[in-house]
Amino acid sequence: MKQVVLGTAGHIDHGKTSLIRALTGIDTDRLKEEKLRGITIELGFAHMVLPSGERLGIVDVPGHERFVKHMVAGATGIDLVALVIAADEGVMPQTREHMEICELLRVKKGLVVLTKTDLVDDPEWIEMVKDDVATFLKGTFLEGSPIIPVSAVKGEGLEELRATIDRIVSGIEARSPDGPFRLSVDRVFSMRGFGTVVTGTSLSGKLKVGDPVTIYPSMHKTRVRGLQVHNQEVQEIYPGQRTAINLQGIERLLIQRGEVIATPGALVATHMVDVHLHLLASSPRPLKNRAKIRFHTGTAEHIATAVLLDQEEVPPGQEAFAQIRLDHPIAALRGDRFVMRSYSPVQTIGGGSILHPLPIKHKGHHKIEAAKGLEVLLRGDEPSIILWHARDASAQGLSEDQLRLRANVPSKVLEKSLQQFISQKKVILFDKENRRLLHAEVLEELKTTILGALAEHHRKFPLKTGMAKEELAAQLPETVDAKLYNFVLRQRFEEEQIAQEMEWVRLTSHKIDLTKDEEGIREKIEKAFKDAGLQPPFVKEVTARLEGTPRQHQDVLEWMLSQGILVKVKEDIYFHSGALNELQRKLVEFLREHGEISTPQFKEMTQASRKYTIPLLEYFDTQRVTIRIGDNRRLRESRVSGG
Ligand SMILES: Nc1nc2c(ncn2[C@@H]2O[C@H](COP(=O)(O)OP(=O)(O)OP(=O)(O)O)[C@@H](O)[C@H]2O)c(=O)[nH]1
Ligand SMILES: [Mg+2]
Repeated sequence: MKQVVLGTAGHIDHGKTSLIRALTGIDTDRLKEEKLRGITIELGFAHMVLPSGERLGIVDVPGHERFVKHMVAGATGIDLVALVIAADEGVMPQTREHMEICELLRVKKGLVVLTKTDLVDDPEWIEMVKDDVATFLKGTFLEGSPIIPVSAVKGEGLEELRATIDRIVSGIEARSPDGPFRLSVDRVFSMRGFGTVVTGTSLSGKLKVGDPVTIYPSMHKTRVRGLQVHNQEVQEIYPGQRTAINLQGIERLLIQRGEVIATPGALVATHMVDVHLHLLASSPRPLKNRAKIRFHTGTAEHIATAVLLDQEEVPPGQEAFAQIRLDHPIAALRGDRFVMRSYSPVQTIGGGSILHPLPIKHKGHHKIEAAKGLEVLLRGDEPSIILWHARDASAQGLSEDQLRLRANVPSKVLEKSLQQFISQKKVILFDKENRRLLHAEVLEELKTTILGALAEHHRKFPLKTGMAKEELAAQLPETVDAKLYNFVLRQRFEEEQIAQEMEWVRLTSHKIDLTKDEEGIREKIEKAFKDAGLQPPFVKEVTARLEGTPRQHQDVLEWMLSQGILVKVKEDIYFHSGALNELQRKLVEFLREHGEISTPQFKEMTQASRKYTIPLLEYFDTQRVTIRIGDNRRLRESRVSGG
């Protein structure tokens, strides 16, 4: 069954509520104050069955200038508008403003109802007003739409009106029930025995009794206890229905108009959105950069700042890219429409579409660049939008779910496009488990950064094996997480561009060749330590006598350590590996024979001074050759059993 919602629009007192009452028998003005003042303040709801049998949901809006914000909320999600114009008054200020709002919200269909015809005796007058209205509609989405004269008081014209609405409704396509459920709350109340009930027009997806839902942006979680459409209990609702949802165990005060009831995970709360906006030609002044505005989307209204990205001000009638920074979070998706009203005096000045629900803050000269990027989101097809978001996520990458939230394209399109991009290697799936993605260009950039950092390091320290893995990671943008870093490294290993030895990462092309001078230094250092055996000199004593710079000495020393020629036993104490290996052999042999060794016995074995024996004992402990028991050392058990 098709689900269609009609909204009224029009100037105060032009007969909207009376018309709906005449059509449906339902008085949508429920509040005491509304009855008292004879005006509509809040949204009103009614429904009717059309001659074809199709059910029509109806939202009646207030015409009063002060309640235009309620009208904006009411016009959200309607399929067609009945623009009500009193025959005795013709087009008035809120006739224009409501029309502009419907245009900004991209209401596609509708008609004009010329009411109060009983107050005009002259048929020529009616024809004149019709002409006026037709002229007013020129260039709008209602150009050429039917204009039906009606008297709610006398009941004249209602049949023709019903038939006309029926005809328009038959041309409206049913909304697809694909995608997550979303409903922008326009009313919250609590009902004795039921608890909290919210109403709204469901924008997309399906919802069943018992389903879990999240309330955005407050993030309260609850469940559907009951559903009603046009006052009738139902088990399931479809997009485009006027719906009342009874929510389980949640205080009425925890939910506000403007919040969105949705499938958990379908939305995010955001304080900023990037938009494409249009300033109405009727706007009294240009929109200046950083102007304070009232931002309406769905049924929400919040104060916001409009940061213009590619101009200092937008003249009336012109368009621009902007970042809207909100005082309160909202939950919106790409493609959602919005209306802007000036802060003071309050007046509708424009609107447009949301392009990016989770942008970064655009600052300084990056704003121009950001505006260029938004072109793709405004005009690009769905696959280009998907690819754009992968690129926009840069080195942070993003999960498929995050991509879905940003791009808001149908699931089928998302899956198909991603599959294609992955097989074309335009997008890289670097984390299969969590379905996390990276744009190929970003991977290239990371690769270049890593190879560049290694090359630079090798140039600076030609005798060092490579760079510590952590040190290399520090060269990357801070947003790169461990999983991505390891993915990039692994790829480079597989392509044999880099190699890893212990914790050192190096370019495979990096070879440590000592220069002739360095080779001379190496020989002399090695000889000094080899000759000294277990009574090694300080490095400084050796190098003081050598040619070359201190830097060269240091490089050669580090190279010898990396090659295992010298071994650092303690700060400033180095041994030749030959001497150390020989000592270890003796020590192990001794322990096998005697079980344990005391410090004096060890000193005896080394024939070295105490300055060396203690560090040596500790060294063998840290090498897990020995274990200290009291004042003595034994072999570590694993060594004994392992032979
Ligand atoms: N004579 C005559 N009076 C009408 C007709 N329709 C409405 N009225 C009167 O016009 C006044 C305003 O009608 P409403 O239906 O409340 O107007 P509205 O457009 O809903 O007003 P707001 O919701 O406040 O914007 C009431 O006094 C109605 O009785 C009509 O067809 N003929
Ligand atoms: Mg009314």
